[in-house]
Amino acid sequence: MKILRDTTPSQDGFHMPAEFEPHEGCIMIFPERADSWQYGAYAARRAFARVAEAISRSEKVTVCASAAQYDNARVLLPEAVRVVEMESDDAWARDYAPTFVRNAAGVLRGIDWGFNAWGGLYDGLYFPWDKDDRMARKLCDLLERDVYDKRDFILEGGSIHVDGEGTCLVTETCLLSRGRNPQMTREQIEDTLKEYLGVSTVIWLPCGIYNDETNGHVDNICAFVAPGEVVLAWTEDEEDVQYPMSRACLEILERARDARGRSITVHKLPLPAPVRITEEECRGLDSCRDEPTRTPGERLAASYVNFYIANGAVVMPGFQDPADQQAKEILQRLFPTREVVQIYARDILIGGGNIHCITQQIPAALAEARDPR
Ligand code: KQY
Repeated sequence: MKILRDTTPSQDGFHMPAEFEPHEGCIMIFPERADSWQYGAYAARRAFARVAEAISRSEKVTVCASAAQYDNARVLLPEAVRVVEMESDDAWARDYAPTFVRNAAGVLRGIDWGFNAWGGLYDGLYFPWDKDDRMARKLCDLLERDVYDKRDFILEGGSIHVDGEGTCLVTETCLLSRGRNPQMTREQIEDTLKEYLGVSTVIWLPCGIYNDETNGHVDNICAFVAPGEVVLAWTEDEEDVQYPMSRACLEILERARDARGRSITVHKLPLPAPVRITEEECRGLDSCRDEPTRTPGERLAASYVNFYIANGAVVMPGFQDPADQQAKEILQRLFPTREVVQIYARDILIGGGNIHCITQQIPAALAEARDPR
């Protein structure tokens, strides 16, 4: 594996493909951390296993597990899933597995962004995070892909969504947050995204989902379902604190043009009724640096937008909410060639994210493509 420091993906003719394009596989990480996942992550591991199983029906899934959890992961996960021993601090593959870029010949390379646990010592969620930060590079080595070193720029995979045709969606609350790249202007951040993701248009949504502890990752509020088409997390309840947030995003999307000059079609995806963590669930969480990680009654950032698009399926969360079925039907209509699989995801949500946050796609490379470097 070569570490590329002298050129950028854009200069080399690489760009990030959309998630709805064909995949070689998917990366996940087995959960273990007792201040993220209630009761020692027992239920979270089973929920992750159900997600891995659903994805593995149509693409190769690789799950990274600690030495302590390797045997358990191997037993719990289907045979078709590859389990590798790799250390991490937590289980958010979307945020610190590599972002992959591809060129016209089908060669695949990774990007190793800097990771600081969603805000470092300013407003990050745990310390240390160095094992997470090393994963992108280790995974590129494992997958035999050269990797761009961009560790001087803090970015999580959940904070970007691309259409594969030159457009990237982000949120201002996250990308401009003080805990990430405070020395950079908005223009410099946008230029970095263009250079590394191979995009020419960045659409800045103002915010994400209420109480999302990532400073509002875009992948919880808005996602491309096709070029020129997005789903947006939506509520009709004007009293809900989420209403003005989703409305502000809608207004930007309605005025936006993508890289090809198209207007954006917005499909509203209903939100579930507010999901709150219970006292019993909080009792099952360890504290983090002397502080409880959650407070009973706290609203969790539940959203159906946090789905994963696999080759043959869309794997989406369910919350045992009356809106589960409606959200599933909307996604099934938008993805007619894939089976929409809904997985009860409360045990993932308690950790602070959902199915998109715990998965990272590896785009399909051309089998015969060789990296010329
Ligand atoms: O991408 C995410 N949504 C990660 C959230 C991290 C929460 C840590 N408890």
